[in-house]
Amino acid sequence: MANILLLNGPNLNLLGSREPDIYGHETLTDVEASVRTVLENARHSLRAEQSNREYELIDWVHDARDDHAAIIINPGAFTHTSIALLDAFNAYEGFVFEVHISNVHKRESFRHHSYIGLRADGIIVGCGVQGYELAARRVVTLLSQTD
Ligand code: CA2
Repeated sequence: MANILLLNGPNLNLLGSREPDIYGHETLTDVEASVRTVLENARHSLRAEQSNREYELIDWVHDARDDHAAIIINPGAFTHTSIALLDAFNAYEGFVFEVHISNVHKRESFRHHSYIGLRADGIIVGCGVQGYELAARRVVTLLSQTD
């Protein structure tokens, strides 16, 4: 059994309430529940957090160094700006999966580059909120191979 951390960055607390054409109708609570189901069915546990503040996300990555085997993160717009968040991930040794609900490569060019992508073990883009569940399934597979 392992502990997994799910992080969501700025504005993702608004999921389901605005811009459904881009981000869909499901809420962050729905997303967290679907990830929890995948992980708990595999006897893992989930901690889920969302923040609009860069330092809080960094602190949670630091905390995870001791006792979390994987982090699944949608860093929101910090994806494209935050070297500080990349540095935090570079000091973390577990699995890292980056999720983007929209296909960032079909959008503005400033969304095409990801700092976290330099560290991530995998990136899921443009699969809607299902991308979180796909990332969780990949984490379960990897953890089963490292038992
Ligand atoms: O596609 C994604 O998941 C993004 O990480 C979402 C970020 C965006 O800055 C990235 O380029 C791609 C924005 C999150 C905003 O979330 C909202 C959700 C519902 C309503 C309004 C904003």
